[in-house]
Amino acid sequence: MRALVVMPTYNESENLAKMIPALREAVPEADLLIVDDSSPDGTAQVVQGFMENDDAVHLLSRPAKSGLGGAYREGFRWGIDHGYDALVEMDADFSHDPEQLPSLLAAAAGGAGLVIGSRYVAGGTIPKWSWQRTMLSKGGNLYSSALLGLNVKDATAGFRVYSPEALGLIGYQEVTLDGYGFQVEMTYRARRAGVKILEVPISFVDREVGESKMSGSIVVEALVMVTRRGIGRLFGR
Ligand SMILES: Nc1nc2c(ncn2[C@@H]2O[C@H](COP(=O)(O)OP(=O)(O)OP(=O)(O)O)[C@@H](O)[C@H]2O)c(=O)[nH]1
Ligand SMILES: [Mg+2]
Repeated sequence: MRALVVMPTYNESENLAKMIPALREAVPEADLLIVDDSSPDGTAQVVQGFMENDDAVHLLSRPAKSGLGGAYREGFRWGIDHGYDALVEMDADFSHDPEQLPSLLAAAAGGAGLVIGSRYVAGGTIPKWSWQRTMLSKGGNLYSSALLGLNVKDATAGFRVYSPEALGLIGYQEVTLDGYGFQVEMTYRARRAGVKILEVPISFVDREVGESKMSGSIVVEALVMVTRRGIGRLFGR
């Protein structure tokens, strides 16, 4: 299986300096595509430094910060065009542990079209979250899963593996949401298209360096989408 890790970045130079070697060591057989939105902190230069001695590292530069969803759409497109047969979604901020990627890839190799690194299946953990934050995230997931019939415990998770066939069935290029909304919509479309979905437990940690790019509007966007789709689904549309 030829795997490509698609990693969107905005101002992650400090994290990437450690993430690229960590990934190359944990999963040497996987290639890496950083999709950077012209980060002012020199993220692209860090990637270019690694590219000088490592053919497995690639960079896709976009002219301006334009959201996580678009970064994944362009990254997936690049990976499919280059013949990869597993496309990984992963954050650069060490929330997703490179050492856990092999277990996700094993599930993909076993035939799942969508593998979700899940915080809410048995064995999944979030060591540092307060109970309030955990409840909010779990609640959002319960709401989405119930309304959309996802039957997935962690539909907002962003540590995933897709097969190119699954991405085709999903119609990923039509998913224009960002952040959580992107993840939930991709899951919904996968379920509706009959893609085999498997959740694998992960341990999720908060970023230690760099700034979060998530905003309230991204949460609202996701909630509105789920509610709209849920109502449409209930009334048979
Ligand atoms: N290319 C690109 N990458 C982005 C954009 N927004 C976020 N990212 C990257 O997407 C990944 C996840 O973003 P985070 O800000 O950590 O979002 P999060 O993990 O949902 O939220 P936190 O809990 O704050 O970490 C990181 O690698 C970011 O650098 C964007 O607009 N463009
Ligand atoms: Mg993060």
